[in-house]
Amino acid sequence: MANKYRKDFPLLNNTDFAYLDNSATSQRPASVIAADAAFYEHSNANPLRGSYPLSVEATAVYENARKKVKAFIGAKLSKEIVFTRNTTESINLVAYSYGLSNVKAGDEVLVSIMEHHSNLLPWQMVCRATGADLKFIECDMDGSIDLDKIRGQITDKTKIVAITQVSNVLGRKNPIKEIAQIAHEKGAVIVVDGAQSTPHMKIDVRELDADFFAFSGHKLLGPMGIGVLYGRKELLSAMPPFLSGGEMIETVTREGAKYAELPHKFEAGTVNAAGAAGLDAAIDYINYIGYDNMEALENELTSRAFYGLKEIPHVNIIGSDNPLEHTGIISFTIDDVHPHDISEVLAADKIAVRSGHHCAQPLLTHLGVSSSARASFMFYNTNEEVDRFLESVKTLRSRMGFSN
Ligand code: C6P
Repeated sequence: MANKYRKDFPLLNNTDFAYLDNSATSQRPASVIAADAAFYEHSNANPLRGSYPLSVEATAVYENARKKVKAFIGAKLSKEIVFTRNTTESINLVAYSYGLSNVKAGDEVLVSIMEHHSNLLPWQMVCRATGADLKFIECDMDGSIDLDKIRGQITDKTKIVAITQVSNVLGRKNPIKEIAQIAHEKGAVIVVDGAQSTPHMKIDVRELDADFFAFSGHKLLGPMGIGVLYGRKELLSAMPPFLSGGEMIETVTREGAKYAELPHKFEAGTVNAAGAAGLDAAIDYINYIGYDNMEALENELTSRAFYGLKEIPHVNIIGSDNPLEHTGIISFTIDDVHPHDISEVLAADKIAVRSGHHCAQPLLTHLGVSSSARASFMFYNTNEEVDRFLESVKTLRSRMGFSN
């Protein structure tokens, strides 16, 4: 069944590697690569600047992509969609622009312990700069978080709750809607890191009641170098620019500038229109498959890998004991084997997985491991690839010189 889609991905047909590092970046279908190239072949001019037809066309490609993203995540207005380079830049935009203007000494910023460094370091910066306190939502060993505890942690002092919808290590989905409700009751805003959720599940930012929602195109079958920040219009309107210069102004004098309307106020400099065109095509491709279909395929692959790993002695899976709570992500360790050796041996068998701290060091410390290996699956992977992965893991310890 997965092979029906696999043929759409040129790289997968050009490699004999089993690509199981999809959480780092996905592969792209030919339609995305073509859309990126088509921009340069047919529509290339600097968007939003010229009044000649080619520039108008480039602008249309760019702004149509914004409309596509708006509908894709259920935003109300296109002006609530800001194009960035990636999730990291989107979150930094919120931290520098909203955070530094709205947080003061004595306030609190609440993050979860499972945050990727991209949703942690910007908040450390805000707290250092303002004198606010950074607090942590803890998780259990299975990755679950306790809403009752969170209710006690979000107080009148809390100004920002920054949390990932899906952890890139645990794969577990957090109850964003419920946390947003608690945050809003106390007058805090919620910043959601959607880097690992958007590739796997339907997002509706209004249903979630997210104030800010960040994601990257490259994890979502789209190009590298294009990301999205969704922000509620009232919040974005009141925020100062993050970067300044060309393209984000209305008028400039010797002394100052009047900034452009949303969303252009936050898109300084020449934009990534080809990337936006690619993201537009990626969304079309996802809509063509449908998240239900994708989820069913990914659940099958994840369950096969999960239960296969469970049967191999000395393998320890991190997080929930239910493969359906892993969103295609399985992080694991093998007794006495360094995770870098795991990925090296698997690479020798032409299987690509990631090892290390996955840019989530505080989480790994909390879980009592310094690093792990991680296999991550997408709908275009196959049972055969999962079986190759399991075979390789099965023989790994003996190939490292262990007798059992
Ligand atoms: N995680 C991984 O292998 P960027 O690099 O800006 O596109 O995405 C950053 C990011 C933010 N949040 C989460 C939850 C993420 O997983 C990532 C990227 C990759 O897990 C690269 S470290």
